[in-house]
Amino acid sequence: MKKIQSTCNYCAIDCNMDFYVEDGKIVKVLPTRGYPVNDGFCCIKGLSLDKQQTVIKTSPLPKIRQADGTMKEVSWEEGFSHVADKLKELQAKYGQESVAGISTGQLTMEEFAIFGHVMRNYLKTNVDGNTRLCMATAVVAHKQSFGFDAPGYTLKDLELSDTIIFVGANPVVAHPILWRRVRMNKDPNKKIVVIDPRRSETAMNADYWYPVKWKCDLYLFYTLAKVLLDKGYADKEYIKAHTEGFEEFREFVKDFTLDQAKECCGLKPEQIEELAELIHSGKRVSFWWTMGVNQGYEAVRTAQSIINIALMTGNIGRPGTGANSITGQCNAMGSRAYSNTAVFFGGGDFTNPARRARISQVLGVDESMLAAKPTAAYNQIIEGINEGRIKGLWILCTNPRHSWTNNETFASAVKKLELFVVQDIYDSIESAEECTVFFPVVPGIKKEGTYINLERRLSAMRPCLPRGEHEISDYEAILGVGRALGMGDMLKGWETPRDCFGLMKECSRGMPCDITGVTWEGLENSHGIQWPLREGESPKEDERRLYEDGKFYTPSGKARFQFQSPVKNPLPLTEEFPYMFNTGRGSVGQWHTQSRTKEVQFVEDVSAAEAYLFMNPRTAECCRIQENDWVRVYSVNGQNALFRVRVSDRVGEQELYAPIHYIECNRLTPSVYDPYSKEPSYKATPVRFEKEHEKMAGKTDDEMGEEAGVCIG
Ligand SMILES: Nc1nc2c(c(=O)[nH]1)N[C@H]1C(S)=C(S)[C@@H](COP(=O)(O)OP(=O)(O)OC[C@H]3O[C@@H](n4cnc5c(=O)[nH]c(N)nc54)[C@H](O)[C@@H]3O)O[C@H]1N2
Ligand SMILES: Nc1nc2c(c(=O)[nH]1)N[C@H]1C(S)=C(S)[C@@H](COP(=O)(O)OP(=O)(O)OC[C@H]3O[C@@H](n4cnc5c(=O)[nH]c(N)nc54)[C@H](O)[C@@H]3O)O[C@H]1N2
Ligand code: SF4
Ligand SMILES: [Mo]
Repeated sequence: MKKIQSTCNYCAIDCNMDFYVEDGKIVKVLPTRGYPVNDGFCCIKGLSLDKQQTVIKTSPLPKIRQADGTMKEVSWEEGFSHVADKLKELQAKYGQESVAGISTGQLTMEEFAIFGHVMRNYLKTNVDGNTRLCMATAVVAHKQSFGFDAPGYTLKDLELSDTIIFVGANPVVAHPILWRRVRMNKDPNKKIVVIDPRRSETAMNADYWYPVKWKCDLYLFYTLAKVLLDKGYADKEYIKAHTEGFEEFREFVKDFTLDQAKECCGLKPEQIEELAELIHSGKRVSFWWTMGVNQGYEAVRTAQSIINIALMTGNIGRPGTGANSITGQCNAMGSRAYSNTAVFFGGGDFTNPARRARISQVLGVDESMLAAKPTAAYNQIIEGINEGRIKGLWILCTNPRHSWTNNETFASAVKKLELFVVQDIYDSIESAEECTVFFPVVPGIKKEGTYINLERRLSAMRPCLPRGEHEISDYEAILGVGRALGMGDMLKGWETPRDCFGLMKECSRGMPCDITGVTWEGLENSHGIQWPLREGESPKEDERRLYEDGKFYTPSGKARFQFQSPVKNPLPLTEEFPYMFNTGRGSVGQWHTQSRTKEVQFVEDVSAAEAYLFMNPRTAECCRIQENDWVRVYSVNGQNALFRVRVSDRVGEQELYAPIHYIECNRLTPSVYDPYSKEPSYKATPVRFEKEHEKMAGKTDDEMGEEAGVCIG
């Protein structure tokens, strides 16, 4: 029996797993012992990675849609030239930016790097990632506050912190191994604090829970800053030595008084004072935020309002501290620095002359061959298709028909496309329904590459199983199209993922995310390596944090206080839409749009088959609704959808909470974005609902006609 260590390619923890292989089959999967991230533990998704051994159920060959609507299987060579010819034809007919791509945070670093090279450098067009739905806010917040998109923490900080504050994060469900690190914290007096409108699974396990009003964290943190200042709890030395913009910030927060707190953020003055005392009495206070913060109409400023609190109390760069953004997908961190979408390979702006010179030298191409500007954002791509400007789309490793906000806008968009390539390990995903070309590729257990986790740790994915005939990887599919496009010498040095890794290393030289000291072989069977690791360096410790020297990546070396007056909520509750529709992860076993996890029988066995939402018992009672009843939810976006009700006091009376794993969820979310990050505001949609009688459930509006339910929302 052979043992192969590889990386779990679900969430951003990037647990390492040992795959035991015999006769071309995985017979056992165990979490790697001694690996610093997960040391012998993992969640059920990692344990079930072997269930993806036979995912390409139909055929490993590509398919092209025919005039009569059927899909015809073709050879890979034919598939490559069809896509390449069509991309060129569309560009010639409608202009360079009439084709676009949507990439992902779930492929290997090398795979989205080569996609960025083909689409952004060679075809000079737009490629955004599903990371826009997820981490874009943290990226912009880091860049503006710290000077580079560099989350500074290491997971060990959870064990070393005496006051752990989660904001809009539910790690008990979404990052179970991160939560395990909290439980490994041996401090008997440690305090766990959760700020979340909903009593999440993490809130249920916390010492303090502050039910902030939806999307009002910004008020809370500005008010908290004022309280900390009034009480003299600021760390003047730290502020003076390592930050800039503090005086303006002090002036700015003067207006955020406690007497407005209840109305502005839903918390009583005593609660905010208590939180201030908790922060002040902690010696090592850490702040951890995820999608409750990143997904909002003023999300960047909200993330920075957390960073400001860490900076003003000197809780950064020391063990157990930090303003720490928790990443979602297994390689979101890699895609942020190496996808050539928002910044160059290895970071840096597309207009920076020094970066242009460096990248062109490493890639061996003229500077004019490099992308000249950051990509148009995801929403602009979808709008571009709906408005008829974009005619060709190539998506990989993402399922936007399901996950995109206001997802009917995606459904209407793709009907207008002349070329729609879907590259996935399943041809059954919702997004593939309207595709004109389907590229089936092998899953993670059959390929190689590099992943970067939430604490900047690189780890190796290595093939556990051999490939069958005609089975190819994402890397090979993209390379195939690149060659068919006639890229020629522009693909020299990109022949294999390992070659690509070498290029990315060189692109990173001298940058904050420098990985020139990491080698392809060195990552194998290793403890993973956090960036930065410069050539010639060897990591002194397995777990390293940034900012220990108080130096940031801004020109002055100081972190910046970033702040702005809160803007008016574009979608407040109204008489017509009096309930807030909150969305997020539903269970540890379910992954996003469920294409992968519904394959796992023991997850399927305990998961709800139909879309459901949580409703407060009082709301249910007054609307005469019982557990398992159907409700039809109507959204401000004009759409409606059916959900089963679960009655639970973990949501407030004005709140409904729906897990994202059902396509109905994003039928209702709005087209509202943060102005700086363009990340969708997924978690606060005003809705109303009606009870739906059992016999009508599942029927369309037309079929229901006169029988419509009683309006009670
Ligand atoms: N099992 C499982 N694990 C996953 C995933 C999965 O699909 N399944 N997905 C992965 C990915 S890509 C990501 S990004 C992460 C997401 O990880 P998390 O962000 O931790 O998960 P969510 O459930 O999206 O949202 C967290 C919380 O934000 C709260 N929230 C909503 N609005 C607000 C608000 O205005 N303020 C505050 N303070 N809180 C608010 C919600 O009530 C929810 O409890 O999970 C990762 N892990
Ligand atoms: N309402 C609401 N909506 C949300 C969110 C929310 O909190 N609320 N969260 C958002 C967030 S944070 C995220 S990250 C997105 C996630 O949204 P998506 O990225 O669209 O969701 P996934 O289901 O992870 O899609 C991944 C796809 O990749 C395929 N795949 C797996 N492995 C491979 C591979 O090796 N190669 C290829 N080519 N394909 C592969 C899978 O089969 C699947 O179809 O959802 C967003 N949507
Ligand atoms: S915690 Fe994340 S990385 Fe670890 S096994 Fe679960 S899904 Fe995989
Ligand atoms: Mo995410």
